[in-house]
Amino acid sequence: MAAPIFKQAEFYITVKSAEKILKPVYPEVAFLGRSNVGKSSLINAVLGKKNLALTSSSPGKTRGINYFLVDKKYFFVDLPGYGFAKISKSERLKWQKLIESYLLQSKLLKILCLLIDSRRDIMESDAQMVDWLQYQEKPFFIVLTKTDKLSKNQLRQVIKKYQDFFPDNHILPFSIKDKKLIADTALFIKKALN
Ligand SMILES: Nc1nc2c(ncn2[C@@H]2O[C@H](COP(=O)(O)OP(=O)(O)OP(=O)(O)O)[C@@H](O)[C@H]2O)c(=O)[nH]1
Ligand SMILES: [Mg+2]
Repeated sequence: MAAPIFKQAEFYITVKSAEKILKPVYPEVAFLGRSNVGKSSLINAVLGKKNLALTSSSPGKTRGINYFLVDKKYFFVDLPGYGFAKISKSERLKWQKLIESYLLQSKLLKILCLLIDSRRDIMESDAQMVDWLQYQEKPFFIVLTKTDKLSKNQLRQVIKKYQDFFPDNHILPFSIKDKKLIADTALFIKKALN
């Protein structure tokens, strides 16, 4: 078996207000996307840990920003999901502001991983996020999640659709059930962190 791409990972801290966002210490990769898209699951898969980041079948599981220290030299940053209807407007605004503060403050953010559910149409909230990231000149790539739910043919069409829609961004298919796709994503992240 090939050596794991990331060897060691531990939970570091949860941050719930902008003032507490960590000062830059280690190179960071952050995971961003609508609620329930699979951010926490992807983090676990890429790090080879089952329950490091908490996952749930109901949206809105990850509240606050969770930092994971990886190989004692990188931070993996699990951001709250956006586009989740079943929370109050004030709470939604709070998470939105927290995400925005994080993205504006994090000077060692090397790459952002924007997750989009491969089964869904391109959503307004994702298109807006892409616009904003481009405007802020944040480096990011797009991960299409849950591709195990699609046939090979559907997957080809979906990748093409997203490539046409976001021609400037690297697009990777992903499934927590596919070792090869997990390794591809881990490698892409590792390269960006170094
Ligand atoms: N079939 C399949 N299910 C997945 C995959 N990735 C995640 N899921 C499921 O999708 C649900 C949501 O996953 P999470 O990782 O908790 O999603 P999240 O983006 O962190 O959600 P929030 O924290 O609420 O923003 C869980 O039931 C996961 O098991 C995948 O690749 N394939
Ligand atoms: Mg989560």
